[in-house]
Amino acid sequence: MLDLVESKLSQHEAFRADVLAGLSQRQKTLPSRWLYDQRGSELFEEITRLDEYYLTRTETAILRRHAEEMGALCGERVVLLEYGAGAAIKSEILLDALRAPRMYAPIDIAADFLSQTVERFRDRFPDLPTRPIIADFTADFDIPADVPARPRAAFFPGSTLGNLLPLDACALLRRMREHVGSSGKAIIGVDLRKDIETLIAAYDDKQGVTAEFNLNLLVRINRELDGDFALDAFAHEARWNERESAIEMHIVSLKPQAVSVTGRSFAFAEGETIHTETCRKFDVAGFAHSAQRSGWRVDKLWSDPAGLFAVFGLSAET
Ligand code: AVJ
Repeated sequence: MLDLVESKLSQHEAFRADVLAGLSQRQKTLPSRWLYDQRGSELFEEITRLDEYYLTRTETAILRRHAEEMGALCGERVVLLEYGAGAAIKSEILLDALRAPRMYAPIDIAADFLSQTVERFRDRFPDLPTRPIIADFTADFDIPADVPARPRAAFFPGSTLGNLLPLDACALLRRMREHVGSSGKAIIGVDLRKDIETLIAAYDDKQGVTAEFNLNLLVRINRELDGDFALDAFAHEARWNERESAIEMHIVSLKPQAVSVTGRSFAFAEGETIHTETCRKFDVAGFAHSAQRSGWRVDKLWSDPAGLFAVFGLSAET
């Protein structure tokens, strides 16, 4: 686990390495985790309030309607580990339904954003120990020894699992399984496949908030890596990839141009893109299969009347 200073330094080095490597690929690609600097995290919170972005309100409604059952599945005196906590709005619903929860441990790479969440939780749940963990949950990391070992439940809402490659998604489900142990539980939210128009609109809203969220990555490169991206020479695009069953976010070059980053020059043809995020869309059978392959038993499935989103209740397979 990283302390604040360590995390900032290593993050900067990691960001620099990912950007230089990503812009050198035939299909230029940047890992989506770099979308979440302070401004990126704020823009994402704005996205969650957009009409087109149905995911957050649909999942929140499912959590509100079935919170008691989720609390019963998790059990008494549980330690709740939340992966990619961000603003942790949804965890309040689950924590309110848990029976005498023992601790809330939000895990996130955005250290600053995490400390704000912890502050808010200390007011909202004054009797609940809150233990932030600054870590990149897409890679192996250990839960600190001061977090009680049993019982534990993992909470992973928001369909963030969809940002990972299928093998990485299974690796993360397996990591969660290890973190919670043989008596552990998990509550995981995933967005379901649906008509392409609805999906594209959710990732390319009329107000342009998602466009700003995507292009903010260029702003970050200019600020932190001495880049000279001309923002008005690039545009946001959301695409449907049938083979991957995924929405992809791309940044499109509107003309032939060269961009300098940390003194290195990168050429862009007109129409060439930087692939910045993949958001996989699941079906129930596909998710259940991945969960079973990763040491989990699917105990519960909660969804909305229109079948837009699904929340799974999992138990560790012993
Ligand atoms: C936070 C990763 C779940 O994939 O829907 C929202 C991020 N990207 N709009 C998603 C996102 C563009 C979001 N996740």
